[in-house]
Amino acid sequence: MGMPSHQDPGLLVDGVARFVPPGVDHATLPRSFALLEPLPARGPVPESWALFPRFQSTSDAFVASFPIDSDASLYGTGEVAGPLLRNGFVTEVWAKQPFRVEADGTAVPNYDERSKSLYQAHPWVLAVRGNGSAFGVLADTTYRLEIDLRDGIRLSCVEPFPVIVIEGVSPQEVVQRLATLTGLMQMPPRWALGYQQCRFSYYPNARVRELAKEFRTRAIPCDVIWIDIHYMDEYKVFTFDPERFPDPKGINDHLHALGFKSVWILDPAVKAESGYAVYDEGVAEGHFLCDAEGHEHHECTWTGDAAFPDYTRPETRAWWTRLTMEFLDNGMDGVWVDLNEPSPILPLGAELPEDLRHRGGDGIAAGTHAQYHNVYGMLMAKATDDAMRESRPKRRPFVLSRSSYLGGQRYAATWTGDNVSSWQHLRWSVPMVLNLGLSGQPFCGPDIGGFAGTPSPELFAHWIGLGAFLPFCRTHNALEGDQEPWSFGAATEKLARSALTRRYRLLPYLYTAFYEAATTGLPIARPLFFADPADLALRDEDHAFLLGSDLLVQPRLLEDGGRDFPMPNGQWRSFTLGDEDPAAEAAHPVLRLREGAIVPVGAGGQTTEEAFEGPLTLLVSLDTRGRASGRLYEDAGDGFGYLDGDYLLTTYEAVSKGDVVEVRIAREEGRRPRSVRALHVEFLTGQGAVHAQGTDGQPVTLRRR
Ligand code: NBV
Repeated sequence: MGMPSHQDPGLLVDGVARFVPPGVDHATLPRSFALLEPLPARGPVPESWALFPRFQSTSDAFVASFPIDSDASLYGTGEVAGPLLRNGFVTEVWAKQPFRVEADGTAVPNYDERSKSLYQAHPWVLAVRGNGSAFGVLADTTYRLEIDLRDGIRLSCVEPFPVIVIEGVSPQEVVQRLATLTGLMQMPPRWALGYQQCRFSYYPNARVRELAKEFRTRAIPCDVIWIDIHYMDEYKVFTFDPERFPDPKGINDHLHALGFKSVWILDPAVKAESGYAVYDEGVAEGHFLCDAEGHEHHECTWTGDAAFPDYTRPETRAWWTRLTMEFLDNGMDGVWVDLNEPSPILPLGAELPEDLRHRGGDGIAAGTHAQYHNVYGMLMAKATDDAMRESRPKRRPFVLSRSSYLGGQRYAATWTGDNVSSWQHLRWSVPMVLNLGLSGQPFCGPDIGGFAGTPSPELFAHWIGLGAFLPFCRTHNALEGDQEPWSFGAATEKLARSALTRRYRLLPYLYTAFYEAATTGLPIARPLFFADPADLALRDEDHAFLLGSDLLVQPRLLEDGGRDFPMPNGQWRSFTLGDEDPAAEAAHPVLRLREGAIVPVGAGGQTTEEAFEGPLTLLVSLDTRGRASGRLYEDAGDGFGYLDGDYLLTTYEAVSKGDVVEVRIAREEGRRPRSVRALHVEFLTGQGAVHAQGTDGQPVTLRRR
């Protein structure tokens, strides 16, 4: 994690300036956890700089505020339920397990648009002005922060904090600048883009085998099977239940033989039980959080009385990394870190006392839990990511983390936590993913079908239809009813298969969008207003969204059918991916291609591995000048060879002369040889498609109708 960041005010890089409250000695401000590396100011802000925070302090808070024009739209604030547009909302930046108290007094996991805090902490607001230019405000603090967007932008915190302001000609530029400051998502292994099946929990061993077999027998595309907490012995982290999972390596080998990967869960709480090696070691080496008197702190958790690792300590992170590496020796392909807000769980909503002491080290100062609560999850994810890198230096890590902080995309993907099987939660899947993307985290998605409760067949069909176009695509549910694609009868199974077939066909395009996110910081799923930031009619659209820059997804997220969507300028031609089943039409999103775009698609398959083999199809939609272009990124799908040039980035272009269109390669980058494969060109005309065949690497010509 390196040295502390300097918090000196002034211009950091072009378009980015830091401001410190008057009267506060910036040398005393804590290090930045959001910034990738220390960023000393280059000098004062230029005279042309127009946007300054107004700092105030009251008896109990430090406040920074920015007035906004009435046509400015606000977004970001990380993981929030409710609409995409955040004007009028108050968010509390404090990682938290949300819950609702039922009429009978029992607490159940749940959230809605009134939940001020969810599992993650992103002290960040993106503002898009009426003219389409944009700015962003980053409150560079890990302390609890209130973001009040009811009248302009008002940030308040009990501790003084610096504010980083990012200016940009467009929201895209601001989001990319945010990524320059806070880091990029690493390119995940390609299998992580596949469909994933999870349950709390699939157990024992035999059930996992059955599940895997079922997917292959029914020919439903799937890449990953997830193993939730019932594999543990009494929910003790880094143990295996001797009856349910006597041979974890054996089950992983079995899954691998069928073409699956596996991801297993880890929790931070360590059962306080002497004789349990992880606990004994933790005590002996001083890894657990203590109170002000130095007594080890315990909470009542899922596993009983438990202690919590102090991930601010480099020694504790190294310990966690070593334990995770030993765990990974059993052949898991990825790790899921949960409850790392941290949430003791019992009772639901319980939190660690804010006066617990974190000891820090290596550039992190000792401090209270009030200071480090919001980065607890990110630090755990970092230690886990380190384990994956160290144990498999030739493979890309995959970590999914429930809690995170601004910049956490460097270490882990995320999901939107314990949602509910309802139409409302289905709808929130879109704005939640979009606002996370606008807050720097591109790799995310909801529990398809909803975690709590059981969806109706219609709801599940709609959810998987939508989920197929979100970056992280995993069905997950709690202990209630079954939620496999075939659990809702033959008709829904068919719809689920066709939804996933669409995703697997689209993988070449989706992987290219992941590459763009990993190299520029642009989100994978993007709000519709990215197509034209100055068009005010697009600002609050949060059913329809863009996937990458060229594809418009119009999901049907209402119980009683679809609705009209605002459309960005230009022609957005609809297309199909071989899914013309009328039943699918009612449940699945309409897909549209931007005019002037070329989108690469494959032949699909049961696994992502298969989906990248075989012929390539280019979907082409010409603009009014008869031209189009689009990119395809390819690499080995895993490993780091791509960083040394083992990749192929092809820009295809279509050029028209008279009524003949030629589709050819305009540019190539990287040293990876082109696969020998057939090329199929499908040219969308608005009145059906025109097709042509050729060989990839050679121009293909076709005659316009
Ligand atoms: O590990 C069990 C669950 C998990 O399935 C879910 O996705 C997490 O959000 N986990 C919460 C712990 C629940 C404890 C009640």
